[in-house]
Amino acid sequence: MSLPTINPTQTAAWQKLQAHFELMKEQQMQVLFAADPTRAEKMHIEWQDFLLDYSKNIATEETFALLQELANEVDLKSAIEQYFGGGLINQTENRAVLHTALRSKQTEPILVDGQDVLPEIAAVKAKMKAFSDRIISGAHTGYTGKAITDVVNIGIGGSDLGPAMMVEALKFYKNQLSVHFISNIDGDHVQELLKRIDPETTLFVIVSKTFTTQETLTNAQTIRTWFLQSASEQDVAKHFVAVSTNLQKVQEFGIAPENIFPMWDWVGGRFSLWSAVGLSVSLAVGYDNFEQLLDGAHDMDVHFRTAPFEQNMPVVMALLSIWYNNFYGAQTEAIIPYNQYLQKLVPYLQQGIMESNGKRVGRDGKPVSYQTGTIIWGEPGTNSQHAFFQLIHQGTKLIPTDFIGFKQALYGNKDHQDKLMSNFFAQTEALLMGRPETSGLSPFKVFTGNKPTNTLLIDKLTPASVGALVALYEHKLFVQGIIWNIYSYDQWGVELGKVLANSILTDIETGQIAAHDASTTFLLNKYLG
Ligand code: G6Q
Repeated sequence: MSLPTINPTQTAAWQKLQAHFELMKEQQMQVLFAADPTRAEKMHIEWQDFLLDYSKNIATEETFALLQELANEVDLKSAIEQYFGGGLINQTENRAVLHTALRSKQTEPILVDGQDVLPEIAAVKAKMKAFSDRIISGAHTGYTGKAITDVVNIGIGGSDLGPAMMVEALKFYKNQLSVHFISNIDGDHVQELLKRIDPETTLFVIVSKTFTTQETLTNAQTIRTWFLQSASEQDVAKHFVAVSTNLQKVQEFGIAPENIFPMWDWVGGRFSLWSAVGLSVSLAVGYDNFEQLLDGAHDMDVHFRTAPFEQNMPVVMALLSIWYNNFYGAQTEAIIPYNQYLQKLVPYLQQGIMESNGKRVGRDGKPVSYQTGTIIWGEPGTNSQHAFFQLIHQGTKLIPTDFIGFKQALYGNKDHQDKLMSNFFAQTEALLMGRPETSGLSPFKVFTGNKPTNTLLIDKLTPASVGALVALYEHKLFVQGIIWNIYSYDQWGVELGKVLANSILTDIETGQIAAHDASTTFLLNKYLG
């Protein structure tokens, strides 16, 4: 089975939405709220410890009914089943998309090429747990017999952003290990790190699905050479482990088979946090917390797979995003977590969302005639209020914004928490209501309001709630990709980048500049001096 190729703009629902938009485009949310005081009662979803209030959107019950009709017409339900069931929905790479299997609790097999993937997943998890326990307890020692104090994750893109975001997000739950991330091929990045660590007490986790990525292999090689300045070849096994699908290349690098944590090509890099790519997370917070993270994501999977569309958080958020992107012409969406631990959430989600849905060709192989992937940006509140919120409040662009907040502070400082959350609520209220023109009020102080927001209010930042939050956005982007009729799970643009630099590197290394455009030739000549 493959995904249907339905041009969304050719559906009856899209035509109806177009007509409905003509009625809605001048609609003010303030009027909708005034007309129906029960609006928030109706337009929210409560699920476990999550509350999604989506009432502050320029949408009526009819809008939602039509958007759901669109979801039905593109057969979202069966696409969801293919996604969870191991269908080859990453058709352009001939792969299944099974990050959900990594956190699945089902006992019936999930088949890829006729093979059940669940036993292999369980085996790798057991290996992660045993290894994490040994490092954290100090049972595994470095080459001079000292316990490990520092962990360095060497990876980039999907092999960096997820673990780096999650180690930061779960800092409150962290143990004594210091966990560092090295990604950029910029040699100054690695040198700064090497100044701060001791080879005797540092564990290096090389994470590369392909084990061919220039940045990761170069950084790993530089670090290995540095390590060997004080240690010997046989000490490498105590300090270097790898996470990869490419077992041969890892061994060629000199890593023993027992130090390899396998992953599989049915896990996309940007969704690989839940696999052994999350080893640094498991080391930082302990395997039990890592397991809770998986459990939280799994619970969101179950919600997404089973809840009716009108009660389904990822579906509702995806449909609203389509409404603004494709009918209002909104180009960007902001995500503002009111939580400092989530400072890396947006860069992480940027990759997931923009790499997945930045596509211009439909599943029928033809260029699309409508907008696809949204631009995602944001920073934690309240900092962002003092920076770019001006544009959201009074700029000329429509920027639908997700506000993410927690009811409890982890250290329980009520004064700070109440001030933080009063800002959180005040912003969405102001974006909705604005400040109307009144006689004597300077026009520069008028706020139109009518700026759409979603509010996600979660009880507490825990491994499980962060797991569910990330899974929510994973499923949101899936729904959008299905409706936009694109293949969300390949990334040929990123692959191109990996190849392009190699030919220029040859030019630089040999000093022989091959044929390029005039600007590039000019710049290369300047660089080579
Ligand atoms: C993710 C992308 C990309 C990838 C990196 C690292 O979906 O494909 O960000 O994760 O390029 O790739 P490796 O893990 O193969 O080194």
